[in-house]
Amino acid sequence: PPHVRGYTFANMKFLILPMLIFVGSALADVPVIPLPQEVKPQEGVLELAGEVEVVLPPGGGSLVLPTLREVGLDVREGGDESRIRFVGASDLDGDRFGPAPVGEGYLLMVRPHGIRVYAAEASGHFYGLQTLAQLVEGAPRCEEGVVTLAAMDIRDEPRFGYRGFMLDESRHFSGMEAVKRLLDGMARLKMNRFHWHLTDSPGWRIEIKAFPKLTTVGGRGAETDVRDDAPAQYYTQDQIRGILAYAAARHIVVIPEIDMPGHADAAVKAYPEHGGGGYLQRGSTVKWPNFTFNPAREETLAFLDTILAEVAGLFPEAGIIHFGGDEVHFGWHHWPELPEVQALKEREGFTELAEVEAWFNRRMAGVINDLGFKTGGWDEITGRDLPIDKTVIYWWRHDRRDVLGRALERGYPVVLCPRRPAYFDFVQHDSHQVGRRWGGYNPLADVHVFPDCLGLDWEEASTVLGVQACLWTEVTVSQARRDFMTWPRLIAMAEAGWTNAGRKDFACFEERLRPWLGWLDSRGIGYFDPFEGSEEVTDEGVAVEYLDMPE
Ligand code: TNX
Repeated sequence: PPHVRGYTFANMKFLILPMLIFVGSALADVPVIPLPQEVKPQEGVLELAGEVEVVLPPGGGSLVLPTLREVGLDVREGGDESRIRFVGASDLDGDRFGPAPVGEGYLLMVRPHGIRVYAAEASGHFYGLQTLAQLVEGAPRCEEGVVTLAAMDIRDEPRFGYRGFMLDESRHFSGMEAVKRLLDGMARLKMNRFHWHLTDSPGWRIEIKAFPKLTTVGGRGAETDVRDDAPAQYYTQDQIRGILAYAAARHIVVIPEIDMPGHADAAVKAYPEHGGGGYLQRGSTVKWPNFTFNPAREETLAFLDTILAEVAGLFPEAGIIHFGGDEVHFGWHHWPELPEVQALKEREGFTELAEVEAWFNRRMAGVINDLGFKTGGWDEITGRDLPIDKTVIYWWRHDRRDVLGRALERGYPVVLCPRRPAYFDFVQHDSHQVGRRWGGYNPLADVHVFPDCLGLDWEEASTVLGVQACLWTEVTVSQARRDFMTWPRLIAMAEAGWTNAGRKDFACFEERLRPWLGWLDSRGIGYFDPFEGSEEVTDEGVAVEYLDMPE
């Protein structure tokens, strides 16, 4: 067909120079992030021009045509003669092309006559599509409307099964549009877990039908807006279902977090009877007077059970319900005075508050497990005798390697998200004034070399599920600043989660990052420019914006 020309001697001369440049400099590192595990150059080039027909993957692949259109191809669904074909892995001729891809893996073959993407699962086809989209976007267009791709085989699969990002919605609320844009970026980067931190002291952001005041009262205000009459910001259950569908289409699992027994002020503001007292900051001032739930009161436990049951119904595919469990001892000072805690200690023979906390953890983890989910928890829960096969530990205290060691020794599945370098509320450049530091900060290069900077013995660390970046939002009031803190570091985290250690090279990453900044520009997503430098987005004097308000 005239719109697709193969590799002929006549048109070769126009291609030889760009091809040499492409093959010489870029084939080992195709313009794709995360860098694929294996790229093998083949003979010739493929030109795509005009209308291109596509065979969709077995499951349908609803985003195949839209994604290819987005990168400038004029595509439509076609028959067996189509130039681009998504094919089941079982159709691969193994004698000629080697083992079939499995799981999230794919084999992308670009040949002078067309493209095939083999995968065993829908997620594999989806990731092959993301790679193809980036190849097309980065391809030389020597002639108007003609996309020229060097022939190659890309055989790819992720290093880790868990490639996550956590967003704190409590301190400052992001809203539907920002979350969808984030999911778009994660999908393009082959990230597959969105950990949604929906509750914390400043605001409760998830509608619970049984307890409407959690959102109408507990959802008021933000970290930087503590007015009693501030508007409430939260996601309705319909909105949450919308986000879940959007994420599922992009092969992203959304993991909800309901933090307990600490970080509970917003819930206690709505239902004071469930409070267990406050948070003493620097020994004296009470910053969060209702930091905890009462860990031993029957009615409070039943209240939390009801919340968890609703969350389980709303997030049927989450696999994990995260129940926080962090920083409780910062705010448990009133527990000894609670009659229910006294009774529990007596009944169980506990002498320490830590035993009360552990009892609470086990009690709530049991409920989550009975609902059919694993319990996710911050690394404080490591010593609490929660079941190894039903618990996932999120290691965040970078200064507590001992805790990581203990979790791995016991055989817990672990998600690696240490403050350094995985917390994106830390600054990313030495010149930045606003944001956290802790014996240093989190520059792009540190994120990229993660988790190998930890020097883990991967045989001992075989239960590590993967990596996660976390954006805590105490000091990110505006979306512009949240973007600035997130990007481009999330791009480096995606490569950390996907690409094998031996394949990663920061200079090569930087080359591939340049076009990505254009992708962010095209979506109106802000970022810190690591090449040119860019002015720090500080939010100085910026007030909380109330967008997207539920009725
Ligand atoms: C610690 S990470 C917290 C968060 C804060 C964060 C700020 C964790 C489990 N708890 O509540 O937002 O530090 O960096």
